[in-house]
Amino acid sequence: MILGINPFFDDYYCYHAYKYQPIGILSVLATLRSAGYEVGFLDALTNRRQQTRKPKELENTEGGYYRYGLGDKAFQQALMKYTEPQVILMTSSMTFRWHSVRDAIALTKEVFPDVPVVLGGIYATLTYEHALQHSGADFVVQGPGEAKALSLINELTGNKRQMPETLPFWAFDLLPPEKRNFAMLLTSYGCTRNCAHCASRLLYGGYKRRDVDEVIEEIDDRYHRHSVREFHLYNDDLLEDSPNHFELWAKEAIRRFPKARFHVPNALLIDQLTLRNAELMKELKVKPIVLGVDAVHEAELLGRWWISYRAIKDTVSLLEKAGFKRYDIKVYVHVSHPTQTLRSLLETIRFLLELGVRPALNRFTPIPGTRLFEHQDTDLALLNNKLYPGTVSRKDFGKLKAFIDAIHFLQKGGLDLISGTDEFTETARSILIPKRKEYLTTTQVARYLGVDPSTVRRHIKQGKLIPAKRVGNRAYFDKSQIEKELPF
Ligand code: B12
Ligand code: SF4
Repeated sequence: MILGINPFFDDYYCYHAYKYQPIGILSVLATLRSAGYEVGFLDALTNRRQQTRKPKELENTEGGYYRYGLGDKAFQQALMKYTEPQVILMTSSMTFRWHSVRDAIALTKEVFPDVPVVLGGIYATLTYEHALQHSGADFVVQGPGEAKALSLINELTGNKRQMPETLPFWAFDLLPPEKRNFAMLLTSYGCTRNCAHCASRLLYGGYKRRDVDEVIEEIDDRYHRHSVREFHLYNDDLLEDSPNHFELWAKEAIRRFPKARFHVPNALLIDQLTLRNAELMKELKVKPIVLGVDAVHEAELLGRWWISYRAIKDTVSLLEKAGFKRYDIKVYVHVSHPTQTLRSLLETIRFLLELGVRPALNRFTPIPGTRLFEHQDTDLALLNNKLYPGTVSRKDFGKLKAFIDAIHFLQKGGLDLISGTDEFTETARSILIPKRKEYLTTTQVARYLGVDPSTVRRHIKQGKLIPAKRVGNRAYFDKSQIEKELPF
């Protein structure tokens, strides 16, 4: 028997970690099963969360640290329920959680010391050399693992099993029952774009899409055989050439699976939305609609040429035409890119709030192998997005998020804090949203105060009036400061 394991992980915090369906290893196991191997699956990422000790590299960092999933003892007890497997396959996800993979392998080897452990997944792919040296696995597999795992297992067991002619769907039935209330679905792999901070190209080498009939067949299997009604589309590039892919399978899905709802948690590319595909998403009951933008001024530096204020505005209007409410549009903004300025970040957030959509802040994660990565000598665990310094500190990040959520909540309730003008909104707005700084020149200050410019200049000389900033020999004053402390 071949045993697949989705390991537990340790982290500062992670919302809904236990809900994630590890479809990579379940695709490998489905392939092995189709090839004739008996397979088993242990999902150690349960809904248990308990405080745990930090690895020594993280000892001096702030914040509680938690085990998500089975504790060490429970993990070994769960392993002991299986008769000794021929080979163990372990998956991995975030590179910054590599310690947990190492720990899970060590615990596995205590229970089954003679069984070879093969490691694959995102950590193994992005940091292959690191995994070879530090994970403790006997074999490390890089990239898509279906064919590679089969040939390695054939070698280790002395069998000559063949790859199935077509890849089977990932093995939904091997998930524990509590994780079967939705199904992850990928209708394509990889992305046509190549952003400086992203690992998509390193994982898939480019963009490949699945056959439309195969996509429909997979939905049909989940919908009818497993009564799934909720589908989570984790594509990196869902809408590429949409008339010839997304629109074809979407029309068919709307017709054949009327009770199904679809989610797009992995953000859509704003330049790929059209009235036609947006209307189909409405019919697929997509809610919220999720867009990826980033702080607009930095977008070009990251190679995200399609992002501009104009493009965001047009996309939001288009979505509204297709029947989406603005407050149901969620827009991802990465916070703390190395190239980001606080000004650009806040301007983007303000712009999104003015549009009436919901900015969803996401802490940036430096990913090994990407063009933006510059931390070759740092332990991977220190590159956790919760630790990464930058534009906004961890504390301020929480405050900013809460502030945005509060405004969005009020907007959803019908209170237009950004552009609203009645007395109540005006007052609420002046309390909740500090006005943008306005600067006045010496002449403007004089006009504003009804005095001669020479009076203003005299007061500057006497130190009674201090400019907020100087550009060359021009002085600029903060309007709110002038209002508060009238010097005349
Ligand atoms: C689903 C997903 C999530 C889910 C769950 C992720 C998880 N693993 O726990 C959620 C939404 C929670 C998530 C969150 C985040 N994610 Co994410 N996520 C993804 C996504 C879109 C898909 C992963 C997936 O399921 N792929 C599909 C399967 C089929 O592929 P696979 O798992 O790689 O499996 C194949 C091979 O690896 C191999 N394989 C897998 N296991 C095994 C085992 C063996 C033995 C073998 C032989 C082979 C093998 O074969 C499989 C089939 O071919 C990827 C991007 C991507 N396109 O892959 C990003 C990605 C993994 N996420 C990433 C990031 C950055 C994040 C965030 C940190 C976002 C942020 N704020 O910056 C957060 C973290 C949140 C948190 N609180 O910790 C990065 C990786 C970062 C890193 N350093 O490792 C990725 C690569 C995104 C990117 N484009 O750069 N994410
Ligand atoms: S568009 Fe998204 S998935 Fe594609 S390369 Fe850029 S960040 Fe990655």
